[in-house]
Amino acid sequence: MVGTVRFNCELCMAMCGMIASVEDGRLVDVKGDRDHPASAGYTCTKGRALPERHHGSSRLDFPRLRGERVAWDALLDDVAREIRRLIAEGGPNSVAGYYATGQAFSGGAYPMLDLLAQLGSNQVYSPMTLDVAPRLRAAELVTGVPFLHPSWFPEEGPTLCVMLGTNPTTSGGWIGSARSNMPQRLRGFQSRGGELWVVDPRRTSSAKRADRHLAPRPGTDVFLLAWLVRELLDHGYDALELASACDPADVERLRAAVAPFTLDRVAERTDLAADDLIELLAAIRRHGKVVLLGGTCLGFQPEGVVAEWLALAAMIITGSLDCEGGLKYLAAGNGMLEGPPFPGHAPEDGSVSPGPASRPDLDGLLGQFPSVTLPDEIESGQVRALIVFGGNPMTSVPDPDRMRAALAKLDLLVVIDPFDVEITKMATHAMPCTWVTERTSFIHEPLQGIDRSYLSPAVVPPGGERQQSWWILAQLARRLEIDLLDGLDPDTADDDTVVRHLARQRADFAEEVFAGGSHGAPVPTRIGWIHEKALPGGRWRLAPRILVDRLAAAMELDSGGLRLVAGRRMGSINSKIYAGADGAPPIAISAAAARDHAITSGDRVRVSTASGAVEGRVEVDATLGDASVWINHGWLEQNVNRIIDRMPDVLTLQPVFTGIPVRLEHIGS
Ligand SMILES: Nc1nc2c(c(=O)[nH]1)N[C@H]1C(S)=C(S)[C@@H](COP(=O)(O)OP(=O)(O)OC[C@H]3O[C@@H](n4cnc5c(=O)[nH]c(N)nc54)[C@H](O)[C@@H]3O)O[C@H]1N2
Ligand SMILES: Nc1nc2c(c(=O)[nH]1)N[C@H]1C(S)=C(S)[C@@H](COP(=O)(O)OP(=O)(O)OC[C@H]3O[C@@H](n4cnc5c(=O)[nH]c(N)nc54)[C@H](O)[C@@H]3O)O[C@H]1N2
Ligand code: SF4
Ligand SMILES: [Mo]
Repeated sequence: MVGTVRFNCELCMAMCGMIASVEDGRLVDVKGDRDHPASAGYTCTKGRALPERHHGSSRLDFPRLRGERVAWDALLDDVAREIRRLIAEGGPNSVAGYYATGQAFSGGAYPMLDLLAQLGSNQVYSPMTLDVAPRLRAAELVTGVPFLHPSWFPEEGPTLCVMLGTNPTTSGGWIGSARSNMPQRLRGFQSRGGELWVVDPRRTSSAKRADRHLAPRPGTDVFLLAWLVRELLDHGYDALELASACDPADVERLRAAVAPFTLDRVAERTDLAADDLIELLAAIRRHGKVVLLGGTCLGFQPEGVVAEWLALAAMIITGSLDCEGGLKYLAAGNGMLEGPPFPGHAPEDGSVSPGPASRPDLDGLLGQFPSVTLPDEIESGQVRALIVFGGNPMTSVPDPDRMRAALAKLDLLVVIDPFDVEITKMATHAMPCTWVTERTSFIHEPLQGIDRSYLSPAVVPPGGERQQSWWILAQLARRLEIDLLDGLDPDTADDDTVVRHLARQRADFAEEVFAGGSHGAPVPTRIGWIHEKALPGGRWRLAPRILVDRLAAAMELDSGGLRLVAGRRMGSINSKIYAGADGAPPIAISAAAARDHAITSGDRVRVSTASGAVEGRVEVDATLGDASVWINHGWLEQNVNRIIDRMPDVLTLQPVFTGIPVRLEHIGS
């Protein structure tokens, strides 16, 4: 039988519309859906390689108990028995969950969180504290609500966009910029008079499209942003927004906080030419409103949370947020948009969440424990069982050797993954789940910046003995006398029914999304609702005390020497290669670093910090700014997390991944 099915690629947040050709239950081809309202036919190499990866040899096909193939029932019974035993011995917090990127956007995480909650465990870990924590914390301190983030549409709003620490034409975007077809949409933006600036130590695919590219020293965005706020408060601000939506005392506090960030100082710290800085400021004043589109590497910097705040502050004072002609905020549903004002706001110094028992020096964040503390909790005997759902803590968390040793100590390491990867090979219980084209997905993550919600249908039946994630979790839960499906029977319910049922609980416009299928429905939004419904007393908390104090300390931040730069590549998503060649890309160093260290492409180098060292082949990369050493993360051998400090930022509970000082050595030719 031959047929075509429309679905969404879910490998990154762009969620491109695809058309699959299916022959006798096999995925033979996928291509971009030209009629798709968001992607208009756009795809990338990863999406186009779906059939090859789907039917490739790296899939996990059968359940395994301590390395031996077993039947699902036997596997689930064993996990349930062990969980009961561990809870009887050590309480519900013996069981931890790490849910991550592999399932982040297709709705799979919700049953997992429900399972942990119903077990009574507060041992929840995720890349929230490896990725978005600075953005969440800054939003919480400024709006009182951690999940509110402005979202940029190139087709509307400000005519000036300044990207900082993001490369959406390669990554598919992030919070506020998760968009398909970015190359064409950026071209459209520019052809309508939009001006694009990219601030990035590397001349990226986005930088190449920009009207202007500024390559600062890594980790110095906080200086640039503080100076912009300083100057805009003098001239270029939106007087109405300052008067009506800000507290005058906050404005004065902000003014005082940024006062020391003079042009000379900022030029010296960032290594940017004073003329370039002045032209950027002039562009903002000329356009009036501005999108300061931060990505992961804005928050990954040593003062990332401060930089996140200053980007918000600059947009607030120019009337660029939730004002006519500015950026909108996406709502989770019509209820959020039209309902009563938000009831509770975080206290002015931010919410406090309980931290892990083994690390009394650290808090948690928004109901989760910092991912860096997972090994501490295992080593102390607090955590004895871990369920890993779509993640790879050995490549995503600092100190991978310690993480690996800790994982090996667990009584129970349950891994739910569609691929047979390092972590499934270590698992005591390996559970094969379905992948993108084998499941129905309800993609609804407006608060993560995805501007349309979709119902993407299954295209082919599950291969091997793979099961739907909800089935795996609900079957396990049932054995622990927990119902995750709200009365539906996991033995008999079909995928489409369960996914729609769970979707209705998450979105009040779910039926519209179902009707749109893989073309989806736009998530509701309108200008003004943040001022009306969300801001405490209708005002931004423009100058949170805790961040003002941090900014004063940031002035002393050293930015000299060679610096590590984080950043993504086209073919892989974190640790999973979805297209192109296997193996880690070379360590990339700037031409200046190569000259200073007498290194040429192909040499072996060691890059080290006080935390450790990473070794590999080098490539001299002309796109890198002088101070930069770029090491892509996600690799077990050439693991950049060996040189990342395990101690997280106290306010965000997240490690610093970019802009840290490194030593470079030549170790062989
Ligand atoms: N192809 C691909 N796509 C992905 C992923 C992937 O691994 N591969 N991962 C997905 C995930 S989990 C996420 S969170 C998103 C992230 O999406 P993005 O945030 O867009 O991530 P990157 O593409 O790494 O862009 C970060 C940019 O910041 C730059 N940078 C590094 N340090 C600094 C600095 O100090 N200052 C400034 N101004 N810039 C700096 C880097 O050179 C890089 O170009 O991407 C998602 N999409
Ligand atoms: N040094 C450094 N460290 C970093 C970063 C960095 O830039 N530098 N980036 C950070 C960021 S932004 C993030 S998000 C984290 C990522 O951290 P993780 O999410 O822990 O890492 P991934 O490699 O994305 O893990 C994805 C796993 O999900 C599996 N998977 C794929 N599809 C599916 C699916 O459909 N279902 C299930 N159940 N599993 C699936 C894959 O096989 C893989 O094992 O790493 C963080 N760590
Ligand atoms: S940009 Fe590529 S990986 Fe991301 S959704 Fe589109 S096709 Fe998939
Ligand atoms: Mo991420």
